[in-house]
Amino acid sequence: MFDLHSYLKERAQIIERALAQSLEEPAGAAARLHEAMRYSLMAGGKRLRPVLVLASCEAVGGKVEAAMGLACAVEMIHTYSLIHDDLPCMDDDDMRRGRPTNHKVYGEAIATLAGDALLTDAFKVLARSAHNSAPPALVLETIAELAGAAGSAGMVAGQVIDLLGEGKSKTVEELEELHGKKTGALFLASVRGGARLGGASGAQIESLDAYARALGLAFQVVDDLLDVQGTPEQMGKRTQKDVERGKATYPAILGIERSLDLARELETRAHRAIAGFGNSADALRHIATFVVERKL
Ligand code: GRG
Repeated sequence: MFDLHSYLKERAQIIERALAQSLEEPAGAAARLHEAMRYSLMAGGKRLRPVLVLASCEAVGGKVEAAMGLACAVEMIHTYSLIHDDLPCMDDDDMRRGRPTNHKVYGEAIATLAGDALLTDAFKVLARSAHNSAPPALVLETIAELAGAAGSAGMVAGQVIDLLGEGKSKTVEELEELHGKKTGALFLASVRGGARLGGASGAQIESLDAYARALGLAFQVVDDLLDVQGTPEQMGKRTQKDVERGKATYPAILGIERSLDLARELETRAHRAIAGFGNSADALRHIATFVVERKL
């Protein structure tokens, strides 16, 4: 019987060891920068994106070593996005991952630079993995895809659409486009990249692509629900933010019950997309259920 709790715990430990190794030691003239990067990167979190990288690699029969560089890179990029999102010029938040936000501890300038450095170093870590564990051509394709997911057509575009849309209503289709860029793109790059580095065929990547799109959207629907229903203690961050900032959300547009139905429908869609995979995709199946049932 697959035990997701133990699986996630064991994976998080492997990922955190690799993340710690990929950071510079906090020494020398820029020690404070390295300390700030470490503060947010090693603050826990679910590690969902790097876990997806490794699980997708294994789902197609690959060895996790081939995808470890990508796993670290996506978590570094995710952490940079959280640090920048929390800045006073964006969401202006005080708590993240159960502790004061980066700028509350290190100041706005260092927090901004810690985010910049995590984003840049992510690509160094991924590029270097071509030397020891993954075929360079596959790493190159993965770098291009990850840059696209994080950049001006992906996560950054999503953040801009989100910020400029505050106080304005949205249709479900517009919301889907926003989240596809803001959070979905990084999920998609994690799953596709992990599979590619694991040696996936084109057909396998296509199935996993459909899985990741459904999963990314389900994650966001549940994130919106948790913002309404969760507590700051449970979430490690402020809740009720979306209503305060006049953001369009799934519960605001569809109501709680229909949002829950949508999340469950997306879970089913994710499961269906990988129905043709054997036991090697069990982790991905359980992760899809976890994303919908999670309380944090
Ligand atoms: C600043 C360029 C830039 C982008 C920011 C992703 C993002 C765009 C902002 C994060 C704000 C936010 C709360 C988005 C909603 C979904 C989300 C990414 C939640 C946090 O991800 P989790 O729940 O966090 O995986 P942990 O801490 O578990 O890693």
